[in-house]
Amino acid sequence: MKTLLVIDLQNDFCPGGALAVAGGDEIVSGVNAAMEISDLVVLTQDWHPQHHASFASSHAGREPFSTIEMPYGTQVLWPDHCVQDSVGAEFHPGLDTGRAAAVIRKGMDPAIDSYSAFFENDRQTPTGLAGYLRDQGCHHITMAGLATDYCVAWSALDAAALGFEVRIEMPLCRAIDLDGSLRAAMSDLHDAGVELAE
Ligand code: VGL
Ligand code: ZN
Repeated sequence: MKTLLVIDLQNDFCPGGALAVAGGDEIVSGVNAAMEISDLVVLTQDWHPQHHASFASSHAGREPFSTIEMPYGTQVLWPDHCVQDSVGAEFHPGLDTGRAAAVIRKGMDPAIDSYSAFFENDRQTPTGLAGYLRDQGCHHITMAGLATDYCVAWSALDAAALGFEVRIEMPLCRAIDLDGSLRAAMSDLHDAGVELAE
């Protein structure tokens, strides 16, 4: 059974969006093609309330892309992005969302960010995706989407730790690459046994 997990292919992560990832829109047609040859497709959608704790604008005097200590660890402060019901939070208009059996929304707790599709950034509050995938008979997950070094990497590391076999389709991902984050993520993914397909 081929499962494809598409991470955060939303307007705000594409050129012109609030937290644009370079070339984010270039992967849309390839992701559509990958969905066609998958048995189960799940999409994630970053879905923050206004004034989310991960937004720099929620912290007086703080700039986007700086970091802050949260009760659950170090958090990058982002520009406001993927606010619930905004155009920026919508999937890229070219994405063939009709192929998806489920959409997992994440980052909805005002106080905790959620890069991973499986756990919030406290690394212990589950989204329910692991149980859903197991109930569907899924053991192997192929991942694509945005951004390689944040939501894709964190999702892949959690999936591997949960016992899934994980492959990332690198040509169907694009990275933010903040302060060496891509290199660090690639090293962690390699160490976790995640297959990085070129
Ligand atoms: C993401 C930063 C903040 C991502 C989401 O999808 O990689 N990055 N929220
Ligand atoms: Zn976010």
